[in-house]
Amino acid sequence: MIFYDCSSAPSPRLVRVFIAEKGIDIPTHQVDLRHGEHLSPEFRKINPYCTVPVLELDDGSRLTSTQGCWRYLEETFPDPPLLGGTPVEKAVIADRVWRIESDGWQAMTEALRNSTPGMKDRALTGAENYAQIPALGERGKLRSVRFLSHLDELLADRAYLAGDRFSAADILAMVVVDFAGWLKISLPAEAVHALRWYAAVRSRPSAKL
Ligand SMILES: N[C@@H](CCC(=O)N[C@@H](CS)C(=O)NCC(=O)O)C(=O)O
Repeated sequence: MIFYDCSSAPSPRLVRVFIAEKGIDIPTHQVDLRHGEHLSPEFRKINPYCTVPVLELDDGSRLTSTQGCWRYLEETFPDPPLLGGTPVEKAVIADRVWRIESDGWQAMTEALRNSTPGMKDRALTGAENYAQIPALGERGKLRSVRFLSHLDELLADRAYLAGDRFSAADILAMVVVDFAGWLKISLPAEAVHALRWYAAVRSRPSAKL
């Protein structure tokens, strides 16, 4: 296998942390997003969607989304389970991942990509260019702030996002909270449940990656 990563970007970090939590070692190739390596003809052959993460399997096929990479790794290296052990756990984790992605991740991406001068015409990832819409940047920031407060509600009566066991939902939410720092927003002081959870997930060795 080969893992196409970019050490400074949040999406491949989702897979990097997952790999570390599984205790496995996968040869890694760093893709230089800052200098546009993902838009080069060579990388387009690896991933026509021009994004990382990419996981190249031993048969030469490639997975080009975090969800695909997670699923393959979970099925191939089941312990410890990060996408759930029981039918209920699996469903609750999928449910949480959807919520965090749509209300947190997408809001932050929208905010950042529509407001950062260096991302002019790169308001969406992919092979095509799209112009920024400043109002989407503002709306994304508002939604991001609201999501961080909602995270506190999601953690009010449980240790981790999907219950009493660390899961991929916690990896996603941790990366989202760190991503919020790019927008200069953070968990509010009154979000005591989310702050308690954040301290716990940040203390794991995988969080340093
Ligand atoms: N959420 C998707 C999105 C992947 C994604 O957007 N990756 C970003 C890095 S965080 C990227 O490759 N960006 C390239 C660009 O900015 O053009 C996934 O994780 O698979």
